[in-house]
Amino acid sequence: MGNDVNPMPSPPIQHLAQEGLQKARSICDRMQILTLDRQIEACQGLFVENPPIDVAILGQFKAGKSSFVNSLIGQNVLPVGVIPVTTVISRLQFGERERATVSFFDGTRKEIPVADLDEYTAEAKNPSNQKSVEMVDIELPALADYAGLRLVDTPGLGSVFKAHMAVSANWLPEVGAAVLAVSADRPLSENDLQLIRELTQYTPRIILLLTKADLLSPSQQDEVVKFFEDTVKRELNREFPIFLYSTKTDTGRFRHRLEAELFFKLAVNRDFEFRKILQHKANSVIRGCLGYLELALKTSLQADEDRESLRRQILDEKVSFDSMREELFFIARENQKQTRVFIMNILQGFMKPLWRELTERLERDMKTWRGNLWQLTRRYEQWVADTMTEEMRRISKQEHRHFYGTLKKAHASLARSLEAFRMLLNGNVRKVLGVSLAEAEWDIKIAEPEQPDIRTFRASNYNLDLIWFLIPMFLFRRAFEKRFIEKIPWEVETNINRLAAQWEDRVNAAIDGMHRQAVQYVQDETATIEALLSGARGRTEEIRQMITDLQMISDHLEKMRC
Ligand SMILES: Nc1nc2c(ncn2[C@@H]2O[C@H](COP(=O)(O)OP(=O)(O)OP(=O)(O)O)[C@@H](O)[C@H]2O)c(=O)[nH]1
Ligand SMILES: [Mg+2]
Repeated sequence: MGNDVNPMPSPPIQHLAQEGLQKARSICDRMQILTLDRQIEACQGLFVENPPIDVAILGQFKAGKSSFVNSLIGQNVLPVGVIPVTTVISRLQFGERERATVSFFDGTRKEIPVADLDEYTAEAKNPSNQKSVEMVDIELPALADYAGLRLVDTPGLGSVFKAHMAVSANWLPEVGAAVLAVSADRPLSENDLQLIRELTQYTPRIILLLTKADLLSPSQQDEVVKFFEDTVKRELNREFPIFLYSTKTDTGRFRHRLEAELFFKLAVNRDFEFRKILQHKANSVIRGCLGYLELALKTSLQADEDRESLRRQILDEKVSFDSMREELFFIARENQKQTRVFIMNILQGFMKPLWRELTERLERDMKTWRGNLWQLTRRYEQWVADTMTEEMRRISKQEHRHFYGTLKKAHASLARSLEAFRMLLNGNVRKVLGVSLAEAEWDIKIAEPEQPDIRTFRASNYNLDLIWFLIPMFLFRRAFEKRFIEKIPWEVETNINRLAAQWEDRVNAAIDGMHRQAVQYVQDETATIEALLSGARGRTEEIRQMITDLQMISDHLEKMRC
């Protein structure tokens, strides 16, 4: 746990950052500085988001995880029992009014009465999570003391119910702080040690919670804590804070220690981290703004003819929007042209093995098909449609990340090109005006393309419908079977090509998206510089005042301790 704990409830850093941002925003509006818009918006978003820290309660089944959470909040909200109970993850946090929301894997949500939670989270009422619940979110007024934290009850690991384990294991990367619950009357198991090893990858804050302390006498409790300390040190070469807990006796004392040494520190630490991020981001916006203002100040002092010559020197032929637009377009197009070939190179490798496998499968399956030619043909078409859909889906799912080659290349080239533009521009500004512009955060976001809709439709290639009743199947069946089999390579090739085309569209659309972002950056930047160069005339005093105000906030913000 960090030591930089500051128990001040509401430090003024938020106010100062907010004030600095507001000032920067109004200056940007007045001076037509477009470039900082996105950065300001992202920063404003921080005031709204305020994400909670997830404190996950993990451990073997029946360790007493759900009972522990109930006891902390002083309310029996979560189902508990002597057999494995918890089947899905529940997240509990403070809310003005009591409510529970179930999120399902299909993306739908439903609000339910808190009293009905067991219908969704308990193995008995929702065996093996047949109801496809992804997560349950519970808000309780009783959690006011834990505001900023979210307690996460998880299904037991090592339970006979493999599904429970998968749920909790998949969720590990989300953990903010982990409380590993272990029954005090049992030795530490290899599973627990393994879990701790895994957890150390995801969070520096791991706490061992020895539950059911009431099953031991006070002297036994001390012994067990010592035993756990030694084992963990020996096996993992590390120390973790260890807490005892019981929901039956001495609960108040145990809870008090946990609150003081764990939850309170976490909540405060969370605020500390958050304030550091805010301080950094707000200051970088302000510094960016100051750079542009310096530029405006310099030009404000120039005569009109000089200003025009400054403009020509700064926005020269290398640093012009038009030439950059061309360059960025060229990068996007060159990469897009290669997308199809790149994807096909990967998919080519699937062609032959798939012919072979499907030919064998068809030969096997066809033996069971009965009926006249019309029926046989329909059956074949359906078989192709089903099998191809399944195979293309599998390949698409398994391989799609490998299709992003040109996307990544385009991203790198666009980013490099933007950087070069920035450097030339900053160089010109420095040479001509002696002003340094601040570093810009020009990151182009890559949107991951979505999986295409891979449904293969029945293709009717046989125009034999009208004469099927003339063909005696006992004579010709083998011949038709042969034709069906011969068509497999063609079917495979067609479908692989179709898959490549679908992914090509998606990857290229993502490249278009990045291209648009890059053009926007350059457009905003050149428009900003143009506006500052032409619009700053005679505003020397006004600009000086803005610089003084902003500089003061920036100095203040920088010196402030989080
Ligand atoms: N003696 C004693 N029993 C406890 C204590 N806490 C929990 N138990 C009992 O331990 C059993 C398991 O409790 P749960 O809270 O359901 O355990 P869990 O870890 O959530 O179990 P799963 O959700 O199935 O993984 C129940 O029978 C509880 O009554 C405690 O502090 N003392
Ligand atoms: Mg439980």
